[in-house]
Amino acid sequence: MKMKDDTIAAIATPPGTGGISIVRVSGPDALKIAGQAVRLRSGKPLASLKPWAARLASVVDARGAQVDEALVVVMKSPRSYTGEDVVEIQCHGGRLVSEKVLALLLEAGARPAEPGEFTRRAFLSGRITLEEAEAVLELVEAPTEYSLSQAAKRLRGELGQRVREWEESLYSALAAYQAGIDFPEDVDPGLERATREIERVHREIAALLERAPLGLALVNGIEVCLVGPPNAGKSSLFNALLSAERAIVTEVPGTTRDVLRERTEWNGLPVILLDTAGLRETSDIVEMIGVERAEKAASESEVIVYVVDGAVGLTGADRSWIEKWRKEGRRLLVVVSKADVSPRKAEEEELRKLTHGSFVLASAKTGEGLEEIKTKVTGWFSRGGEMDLLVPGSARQVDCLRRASSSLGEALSAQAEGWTEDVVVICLEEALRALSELTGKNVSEETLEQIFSRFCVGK
Ligand SMILES: Nc1nc2c(ncn2[C@@H]2O[C@H](COP(=O)(O)OP(=O)(O)OP(=O)(O)O)[C@@H](O)[C@H]2O)c(=O)[nH]1
Ligand SMILES: [Mg+2]
Repeated sequence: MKMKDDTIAAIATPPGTGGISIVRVSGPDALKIAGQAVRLRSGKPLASLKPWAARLASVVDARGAQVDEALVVVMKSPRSYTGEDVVEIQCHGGRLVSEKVLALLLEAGARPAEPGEFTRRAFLSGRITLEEAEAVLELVEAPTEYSLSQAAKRLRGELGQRVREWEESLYSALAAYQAGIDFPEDVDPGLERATREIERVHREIAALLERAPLGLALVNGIEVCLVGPPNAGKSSLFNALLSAERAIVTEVPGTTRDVLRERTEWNGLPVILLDTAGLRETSDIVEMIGVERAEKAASESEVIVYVVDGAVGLTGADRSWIEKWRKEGRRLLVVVSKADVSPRKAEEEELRKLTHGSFVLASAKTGEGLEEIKTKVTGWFSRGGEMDLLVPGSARQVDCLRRASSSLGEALSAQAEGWTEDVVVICLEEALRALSELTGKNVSEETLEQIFSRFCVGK
């Protein structure tokens, strides 16, 4: 993968009007290009500016007319965000002003930056590793404080540090096994130590993988879908769980048609809560589409909250939906609604059996059971004590860890079954390859494209 050697520019602050806008230029010609649009008050050339010192300057157009007054900061390679020469122009925060400043830089020879290109350059210049680059995006988009603290951990390089320790252990294990191939007659005590090291790394990766659902939940949010028969009280629960009158509630069965989605936060975890149309056979075309969408939403969500109408009790339809989703191995919580009017104690025994204990009696009216719903759902992802433990931050990282873990598992069984050293060596090399993909030492252009295209322009 080659570094591009052109110079890029973009507005780094959000579009619209604000206090200031920052226009950023990065690349080998950053000083030369910015120098054409920026005049220092001292009259000295921009290149004479001390790196990291802010100076007031005029931004001028090709005819020398002043467009704006701005603060200018020069950062010299390699001590900058991208690792290249960077100039940041902090101009007044108007949409037209910042666009005009950017246009002047483009006229002077810069190319418009692609989404995430500054961060991509930081990665390509070796300033940050790939999982740190991902952490930049997680940090910017963090939906809750807990998400933010985990993103900050990865941005500080804590995950990369762990991976480097594993790599070191595995490289020395690899060396021991390679020596075993080269000198088979020597009984090398180093092999035993090497095997113990592989076991340790395998265990530590497994522990990190156990927290993968939590890591992904913190970044993406957990989709929780309320489903159940018409009039069961789904929309009432939806509103009560959001503490907002978001969905229409009436005593008419079949009120909700569209799927409603709202973001919220339960016990520090980001949640996307879905309300759906009541499940039933119907000849009403609008409702029929609603029911189809409800089933689709439930089949795609991470957690299904099945609402049994507490005023009616468990029906045959309830039983078959619950059994279907249990059989599919879905995360399923059954909520019996309207607990304020009909505490259906008699059905508890059957519910316990049917749901393996995964049910809650709740009332949208009194608030009973709402906290229990939140705790039960988030409990699938977090037991609450992992705040300080490291978690993976993307499906890509989880995939690399899984592959490393399975190769190490194969290495260990090959060793236990008495295969020759070269088999273990192949497995160890595969594990090391997976780990080097995680930090980006070895990664395809396609993967980079996928990661950086999710960034905004200017980041
Ligand atoms: N007493 C009591 N009534 C409730 C409770 N929750 C809902 N209801 C009543 O049950 C009726 C249906 O409530 P909704 O929330 O609209 O039910 P739904 O499941 O969304 O219904 P559809 O959208 O038609 O599928 C309304 O008359 C609500 O006032 C509750 O906790 N206690
Ligand atoms: Mg409804």
